[in-house]
Amino acid sequence: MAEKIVLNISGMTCNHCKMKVEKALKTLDGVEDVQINLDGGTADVSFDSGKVSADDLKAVIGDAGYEVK
Ligand SMILES: [Cu+2]
Repeated sequence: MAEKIVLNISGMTCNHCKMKVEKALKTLDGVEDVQINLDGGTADVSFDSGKVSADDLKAVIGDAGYEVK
């Protein structure tokens, strides 16, 4: 089922961070769209909850070196 979540991420300071988080999320099967707002420190993620869970999204961001609040 298609779902949308807004994640609050700490530690993103520049465009490089933005790209890194975006790329990490897109490696997951089931992630359909990622929109990152660097100023607000948020990521809007559209995903298929039948393939990937919100916890998976948070884990992959953690692995990339950023913290989901
Ligand atoms: Cu950066």
